[in-house]
Amino acid sequence: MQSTNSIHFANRTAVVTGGAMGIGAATAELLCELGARVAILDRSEEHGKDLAARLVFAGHTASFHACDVADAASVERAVEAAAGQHRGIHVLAACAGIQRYGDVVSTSMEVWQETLNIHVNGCFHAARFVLPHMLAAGGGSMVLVGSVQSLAAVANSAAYVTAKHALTGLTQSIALDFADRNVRANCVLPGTIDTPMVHWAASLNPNPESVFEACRQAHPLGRIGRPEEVARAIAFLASDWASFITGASLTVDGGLLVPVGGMAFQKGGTGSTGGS
Ligand code: BMA
Repeated sequence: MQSTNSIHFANRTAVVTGGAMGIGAATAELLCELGARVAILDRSEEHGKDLAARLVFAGHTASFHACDVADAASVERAVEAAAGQHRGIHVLAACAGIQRYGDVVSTSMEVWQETLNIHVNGCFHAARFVLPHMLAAGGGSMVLVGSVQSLAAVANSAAYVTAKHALTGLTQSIALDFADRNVRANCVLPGTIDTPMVHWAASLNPNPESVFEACRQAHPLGRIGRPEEVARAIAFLASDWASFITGASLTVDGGLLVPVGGMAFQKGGTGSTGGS
């Protein structure tokens, strides 16, 4: 056992779903740098293979496994291959996700299913097939990627908001059911992060830069986040440094969820003292 003076994953294998791009890719890279053997699971073969090759070239232990998290059989195959290749599984970072828009009327049945399949079923599948390996290893740690939209709603995002809310419940269920077997489960809740998913979302607007500007203004820190800033929170929660943290949700949102909306008039002090 190495010193606990630093976060490390020596002799541990991490499975990262959605590991080919965005928050998942940053997480795969960071976990490698911290000593983990990393299995990247993603449906994008091109990006996943590229990243795994880059990590191996840099001297790390990494592999790519093609996988659609919505498909249970595909997740089981990929997880078993990863466990076989890397001697067990100790960490899961469930990062696969898609963005979809619509209210409960305008969201098609297909989009509703697709969104829930990838986020909710995807995390369920990953947790389900990884858990036996964690139990065999005497314990493990999983981190699910939720969103600020796990706690609050953004307009016109019914399926996404519902799916992200479900992930805090799934996290708590896993945390409770497996605590006695040394498995921890936590959730990170990112705000707007500079990822291909958010660029795709912004591209739906005729003026994508205006979307980014609005996002920057909405975050009290005055900018959007970087994937590696979420990866660090994931690595912390997955590591022994978080040994007494389970069932928790950690916002990584530049303060996005902090302000109470609609109170801008108080900036000048109006209403901030007593009296009527
Ligand atoms: C994330 C994504 C982003 C969004 C952010 C803040 O989960 O949905 O597109 O900007 O939440 O609402």
